[in-house]
Amino acid sequence: MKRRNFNRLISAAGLAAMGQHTLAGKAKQPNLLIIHTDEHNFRTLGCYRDLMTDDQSYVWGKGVKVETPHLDSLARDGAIATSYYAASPVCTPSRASIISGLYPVHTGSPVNDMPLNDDLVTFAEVLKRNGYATSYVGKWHLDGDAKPGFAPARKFGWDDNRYMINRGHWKMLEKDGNTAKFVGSFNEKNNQYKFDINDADELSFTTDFLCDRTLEIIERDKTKPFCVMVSIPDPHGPNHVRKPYDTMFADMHFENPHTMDASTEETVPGWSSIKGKNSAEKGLKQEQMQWYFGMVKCIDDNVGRILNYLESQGLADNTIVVFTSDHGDLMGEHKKHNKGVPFEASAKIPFLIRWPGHIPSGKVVRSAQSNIDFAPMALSMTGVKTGWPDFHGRDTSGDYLSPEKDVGDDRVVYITNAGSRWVAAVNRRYKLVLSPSDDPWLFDLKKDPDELINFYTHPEYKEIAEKMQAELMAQMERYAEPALANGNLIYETGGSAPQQENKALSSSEGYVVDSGPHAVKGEPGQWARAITVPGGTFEANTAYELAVEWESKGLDAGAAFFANFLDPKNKKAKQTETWTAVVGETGTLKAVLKTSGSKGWTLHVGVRDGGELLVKRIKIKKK
Ligand SMILES: [Ca+2]
Repeated sequence: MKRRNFNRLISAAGLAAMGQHTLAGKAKQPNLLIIHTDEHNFRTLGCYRDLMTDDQSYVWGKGVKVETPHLDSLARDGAIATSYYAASPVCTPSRASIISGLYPVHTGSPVNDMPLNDDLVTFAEVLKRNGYATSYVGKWHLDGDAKPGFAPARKFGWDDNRYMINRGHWKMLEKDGNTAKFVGSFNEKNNQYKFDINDADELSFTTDFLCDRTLEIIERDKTKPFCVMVSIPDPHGPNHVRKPYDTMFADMHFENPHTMDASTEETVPGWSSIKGKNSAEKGLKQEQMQWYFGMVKCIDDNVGRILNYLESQGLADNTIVVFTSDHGDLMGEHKKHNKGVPFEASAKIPFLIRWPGHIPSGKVVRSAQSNIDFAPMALSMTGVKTGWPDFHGRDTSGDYLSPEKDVGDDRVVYITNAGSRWVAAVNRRYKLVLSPSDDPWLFDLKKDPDELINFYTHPEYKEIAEKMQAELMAQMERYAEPALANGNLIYETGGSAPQQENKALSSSEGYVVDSGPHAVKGEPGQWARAITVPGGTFEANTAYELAVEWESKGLDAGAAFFANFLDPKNKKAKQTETWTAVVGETGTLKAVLKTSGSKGWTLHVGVRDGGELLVKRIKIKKK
């Protein structure tokens, strides 16, 4: 159905009136519509700016903003949560948490491209069993590394997943039989898409295309209780957007955020880094920032179309509308782009929810929450009471449904990078970050919203630091946080992480993953290991596919990086791959290992004869 057909529907007053009657007569269960974006900085929503000081609203300069009236209307007519966090601010794990109500390490998807466990029960599954029509449209990223992976076979309760796309940020889509396809070409060799953004229009541009499909589905299912989740791959990069959004902010000049200029290698916490692929050391690229705003504007206009459609069909009152994202985007803050760290612009996500007559309009929820709370909260609001799996998240529906306009307590939630690089406890004011790479960091978001000062050792913060730390420890224990089990977190100033063998993180679906990074510096004449995947990981007489993502920090003359498979019971049976690379070069070593009768095989990756290697991630799968 083309856009003009929806306009016709919207103008069909008779149809709309009929819809209202039908719904009013039945008092049926509320519909649930979730609009989900990817890598969305909360400062780009007007409703968030309205609640902050100008310093925090306009980090890229006075008046540098994108107006979002339709998103703002959700906050005006419903509620806005001001301390809502991604359980893990990276794509796959965050998505695993929002749909399951679990911490990512318990879903099969603790790091990008890992597939969900087969037996995972999502909120969609529960709703489906209770008679809801369930549909998912857009980016999923929970079906392994399939790319694009349209309409995956494993549906996880989403009855209609015709327009589900596993991953990839293609900017133009069209219908292809019963599913969708990319417009343009995909080169598997370099894993890149070829497209011309100038060809994209209001039907083919991905955000528009997915929202049109969403409207078709709502139109189809509007007489039943429905649950639709539309997951828009923007404003994640590549930062391209169709006309007229591509030039809408062309006259806007973006200044460096204060925290960009204030961050140096000496001042950034050990768990962050101003080097590497997310570095913003070279400053902001004006066009990239302008296009990001353009993508946000296009999203807002599409949200407006969806809200208008609900209104025209008499569905607005009985539909819970949620807007959120998988994580933020630093956009130059702390000299970084993208996400993955516990800083606000990375880990905090927008969360807006509207349900007329149930959630008071203009409500502000200040208690800390995380997207593991979403599934129990949503199910509770729909009134569905049976078939709930055990959730880690809390049913926070009371915070939204209570008559008070402003609610907030000191609840502490814990968030993690799900790869043991850092863990954090956060409430509406304080944030404590523990890691294996630095002293504890304690932020006071009220006094220092820029997150530049470590208050951990300030005497007046002793009590709050102890309280946050105790709560973090309790929650890590409760939810079996791997960093706690690894025993390598630094718990006090001047403390150190115990040296121990790096252990791989096991998962399901035949995968084992270590999400690193692990660095090693070797000397001439030495074989130095960055990581050892221990014995017991590999079964006997089995073939494994390995992908080792690495970055070279430089090699001595004649030296090499190596990966080898060793059977400790028979030292002769070893398989070694070596390679060389110049400083800054990155790559993925792909290899197949066939084990023999022994169960003791280990995998070692490192540097031979002098040099420095960073192992970013290892993925192992049975072939
Ligand atoms: Ca993402």
